[in-house]
Amino acid sequence: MQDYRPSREDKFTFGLWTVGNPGRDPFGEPTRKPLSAPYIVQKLAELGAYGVNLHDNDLVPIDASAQERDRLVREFRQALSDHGLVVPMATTNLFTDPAFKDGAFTSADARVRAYALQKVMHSMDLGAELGATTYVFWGGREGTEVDAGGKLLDALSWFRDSLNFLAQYSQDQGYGYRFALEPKPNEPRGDIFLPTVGSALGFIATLDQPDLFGLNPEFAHETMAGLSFPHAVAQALDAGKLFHIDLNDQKPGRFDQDLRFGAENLKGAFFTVQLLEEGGYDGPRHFDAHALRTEDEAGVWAFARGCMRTYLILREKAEQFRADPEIQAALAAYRVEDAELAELTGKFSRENAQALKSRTFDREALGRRGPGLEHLDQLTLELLLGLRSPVQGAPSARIEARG
Ligand code: GCO
Ligand code: MN
Ligand code: MN
Repeated sequence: MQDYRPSREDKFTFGLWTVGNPGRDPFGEPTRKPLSAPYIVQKLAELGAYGVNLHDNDLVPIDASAQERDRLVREFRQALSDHGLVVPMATTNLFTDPAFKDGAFTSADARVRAYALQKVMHSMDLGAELGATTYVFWGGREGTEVDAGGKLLDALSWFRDSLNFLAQYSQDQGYGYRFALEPKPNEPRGDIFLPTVGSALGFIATLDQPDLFGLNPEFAHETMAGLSFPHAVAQALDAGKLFHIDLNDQKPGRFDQDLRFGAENLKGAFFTVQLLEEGGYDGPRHFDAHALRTEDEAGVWAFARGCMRTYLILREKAEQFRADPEIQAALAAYRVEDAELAELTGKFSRENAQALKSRTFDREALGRRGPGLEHLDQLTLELLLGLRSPVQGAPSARIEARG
């Protein structure tokens, strides 16, 4: 049993806007004092985090002078090097300023669209200066409340043009960014464009340089859409598009809650960790959540510690799952393999198709078979509840990393 203390190798990251969230909501003023960026860096380093991510305006206020910008960036870089933290991901705030109230890349006003491009280019410069290699696009304001404006088709092509432009800007500057789209179904807009992982994957295929673009799926966002986060993560992994990940938690059917990772849907969190650990993802484990509005600063650090600790506990549970003979036996019993049929169905040929068509299947027997999922799921639950003792030295069934 380990002590669940995170280390840099675990690659845990937080946004400046997450632990820095002062507890404002649509009904109430902030409940906590703002924390400076260098202080956040120091605290996260003490807790064992690997890095910190940011929007341009988390560090540099939107109306800062050039001098003020340079000072803030210098102090932030100093803190990063003093405390050994990195900035793996950067992004742009395209949602707070009233200029973006009807969208940024998808605003019906060409001047807003151009200003959005300008703002992102400056923010990409800042991210590159800080060493970021992943650039996230979360289109929080890209959407509508009413569709009377008739911009649905145009909005998608404006969005596409903007992403194509910015990918070329990155290449022209030699920044080498990989871009991660972050889907969300609603909030702050009534309906946000590209609302789910599936929609974003479909859209990426229409870009000029699809290889540069992937996903930054978020637990809460797929949950808000009534979808399964592990299923979304699996689809992104399968497509080779899991470029980044936003871990948090969320009750279905609610406003955007950004709960501490694992706070609500523990099984969903477990299967997410299992996929990340065994599915070949080696990027940062980023927590995009914040402490409850009820909390003081101590609660903020308890929140951050809790996110990482829960991840490590679930990672250990995934190891136990692989080593547990009864679970492995139930898994083996669940799958039925047949070498001869694999040969016939694995690759099309006229002969294989003919052989398959003339084959007799015992349909009733297929329908009678019980796959044992109730038993397997109960074993999983008891493992998560701590009722199954860790098995030492059992063979690992780690699945191969996907390329
Ligand atoms: C949200 C989003 C944001 C983005 C962030 C990075 O629901 O507000 O998750 O937190 O992740 O803007 O792009
Ligand atoms: Mn979110
Ligand atoms: Mn997010």
